[in-house]
Amino acid sequence: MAFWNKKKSDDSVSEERTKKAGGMFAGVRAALAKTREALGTDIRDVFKNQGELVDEEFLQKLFAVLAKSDMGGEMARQIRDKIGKEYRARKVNFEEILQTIAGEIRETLEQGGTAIKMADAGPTVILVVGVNGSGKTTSIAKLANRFTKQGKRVLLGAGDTFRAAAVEQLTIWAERIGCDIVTGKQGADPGVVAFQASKQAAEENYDVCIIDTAGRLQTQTSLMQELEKIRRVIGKHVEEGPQEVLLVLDATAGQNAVSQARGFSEAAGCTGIVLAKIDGSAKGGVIVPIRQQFELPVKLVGLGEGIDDMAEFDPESFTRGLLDPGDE
Ligand SMILES: Nc1nc2c(ncn2[C@@H]2O[C@H](COP(=O)(O)OP(=O)(O)OP(=O)(O)O)[C@@H](O)[C@H]2O)c(=O)[nH]1
Ligand SMILES: [Mg+2]
Repeated sequence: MAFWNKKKSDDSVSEERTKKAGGMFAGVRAALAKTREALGTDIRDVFKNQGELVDEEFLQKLFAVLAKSDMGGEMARQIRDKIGKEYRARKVNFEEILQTIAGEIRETLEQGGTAIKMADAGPTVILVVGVNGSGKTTSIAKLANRFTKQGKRVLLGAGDTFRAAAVEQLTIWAERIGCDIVTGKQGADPGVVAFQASKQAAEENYDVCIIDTAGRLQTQTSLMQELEKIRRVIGKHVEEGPQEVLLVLDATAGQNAVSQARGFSEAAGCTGIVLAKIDGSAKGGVIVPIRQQFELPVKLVGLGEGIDDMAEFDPESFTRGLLDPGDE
């Protein structure tokens, strides 16, 4: 039985269990439960009967439902056209349509690798940017934890010198993870922290250095220029550094996340996206316009607030998590 037909309480318990049992797919699936339930209910609503005739009315209804979801108008048009072409004047059932939709989404989400680009020699520096509260510091902790578990030596740079609590937050994570951290005083130039962190990473042979930054809006020109300066400073100590500039987007921000991606990818030299909080709302479909509109690969997805709640982005498991299309 499809997920959205079951009683919610039973399902969230079993989803939670699956998540604890481990497995990246299970984690992504559990995190996307809200999105999957909303999308599944909306699409099923287009089906009054067991079988539905694919005519103009059906296609229009399906289009309307998909267009109002966070997947956006372009994906809705693409799916409508594909279903029109494949099934026009035929009777279809929900499962068939769901599989076709999943096929189109999976294709749209396909991209090159998700791996974090590592330096050939010397430390790999990862700069993490994004708007306030998008999940930067938490994502840094998750990444640092992964690298540490892989046996790598990790150094954090507390480059969010704007809020006193930010340094404290990252320091607590560093202690928990068991990695080192470079901090500056509140109000200090974040470029100086980036300078010190990358210098120390190079001199003391760290494998990975991850640098936090204060949240900022893509429209704040001087703050965007500050990121440019931080990148330059890192490059002075670490050849080809930063190897990655990861933009952390909050999936619950929906369409705002798309505008953030536009502003940051142009101004901040981003190399990849971390889509955080796919568990936090029914807006997981926002990944579709993000993938459609930018060259930037989605490298990681945030599945929750815990240190292990992160997965590499995989189009297949993400699509299955979004729609539960059954076996193909
Ligand atoms: N549910 C959920 N919550 C998350 C996730 N990632 C981060 N959060 C929560 O989102 C809130 C903000 O996260 P932070 O990591 O502090 O965000 P930030 O971008 O560093 O925020 P600022 O430094 O204030 O700009 C915290 O309560 C986190 O626990 C996620 O993947 N899922
Ligand atoms: Mg932060």
